[in-house]
Amino acid sequence: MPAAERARYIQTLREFPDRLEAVVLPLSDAQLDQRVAESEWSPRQIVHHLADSHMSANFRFRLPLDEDNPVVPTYDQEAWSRHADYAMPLGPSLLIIRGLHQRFVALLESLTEEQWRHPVRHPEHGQLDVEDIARRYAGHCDNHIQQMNAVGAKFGW
Ligand code: NI
Repeated sequence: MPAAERARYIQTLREFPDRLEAVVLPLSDAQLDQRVAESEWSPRQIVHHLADSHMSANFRFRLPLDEDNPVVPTYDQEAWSRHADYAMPLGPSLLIIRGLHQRFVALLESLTEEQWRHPVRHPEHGQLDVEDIARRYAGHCDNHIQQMNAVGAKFGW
């Protein structure tokens, strides 16, 4: 994969805290709890999910740098979203995301060609490498911004 692709993933991760805050900080508490369907998360739940998911990303980036083809931990994201902390104000999760993403950028910018290729196994997605992890989380950032914009489009904010 050309270095330009990796630079794009890093840039997406760098910009994400600003993009996310631009979408959610103007919202009222009522807007943060709107859902397009019963089965869909509200913007508030999405922000808390992003904090949990990207804490998990930290393991997925780091374990393969120092361990031989580690199996990364997984979790039930729907079950996690039903716990009380997913109803909290956004502040703590926005801080987690901002701090984590600064760490991701510093870490990924330091990687050698060889380190980008370090293998890591995901119990559901199979054999991956560090670059695959970066691609997946850059996509995760974009997908959830789109998901929140869809809530805004439905409710007119
Ligand atoms: Ni997600």
